[in-house]
Amino acid sequence: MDRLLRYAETLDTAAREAKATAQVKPQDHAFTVAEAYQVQKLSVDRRLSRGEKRIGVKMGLTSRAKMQQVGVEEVAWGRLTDAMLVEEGSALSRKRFVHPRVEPEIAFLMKAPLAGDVTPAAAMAAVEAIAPAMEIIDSRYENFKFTLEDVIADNTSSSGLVIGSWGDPRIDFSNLGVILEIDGKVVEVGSSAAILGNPVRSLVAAARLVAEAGERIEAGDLVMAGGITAAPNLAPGQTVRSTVQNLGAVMFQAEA
Ligand code: OOG
Ligand code: MG
Repeated sequence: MDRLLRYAETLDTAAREAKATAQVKPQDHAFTVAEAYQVQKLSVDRRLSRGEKRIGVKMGLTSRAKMQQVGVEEVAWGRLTDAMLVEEGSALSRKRFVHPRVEPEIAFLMKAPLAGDVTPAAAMAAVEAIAPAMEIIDSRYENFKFTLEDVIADNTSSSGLVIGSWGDPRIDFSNLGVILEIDGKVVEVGSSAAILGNPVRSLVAAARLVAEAGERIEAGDLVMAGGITAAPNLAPGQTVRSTVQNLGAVMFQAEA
């Protein structure tokens, strides 16, 4: 079997069974970033063939805090499906995760397609709304350890997302205070400026990277801009809330 397809199957199965697998890159030194994106697509295609629907894209490793936490210093993107959506305020089953972490983010809702080299103004003209959000990341690799190629192949650790209320995208969201609370205790604080200096740059980068893969961001898509702080582990029974200044809060509970 084609080796990329084999990696895609292994990663898809690891995600489906919530069982960690070995890293690819240390065993296959020839494994390139371009091949890693092919594996990501092949693996997400398996999800789509099981009936999941594409709902947008996520950006990852767009903040220093995240880059430092995982030791990978390159922006990456991943694909989102409807099965990853967690209803705001709801309880989250832990069964589908290996070793989940949670991180505060900002999400864009698109009203027009976007692809290629675009200016921040053009990117914003395609945005319908913005919302406070959280991503639940869950590397399918043992010990949450990976190279850039590994994490891209693993759909950039994408596992779940929670979206708060949509608001007016014309507010200045370049430097909004963000607080992440677990069980009422503040565990991380940051600013939306942690996302490449301004979250709109993440949207600009998404348009470029998605186009490099021959795809585009569609009207109706969600775009997750990337983690604002380091991502703490998510333990059973925890209640997690993220509050973004002027945008509001978003919360969920991890089942005991
Ligand atoms: C990689 C995914 C990073 C983000 O927002 O930076 C990411 C990881 O930390 O496992 O989703
Ligand atoms: Mg993220």
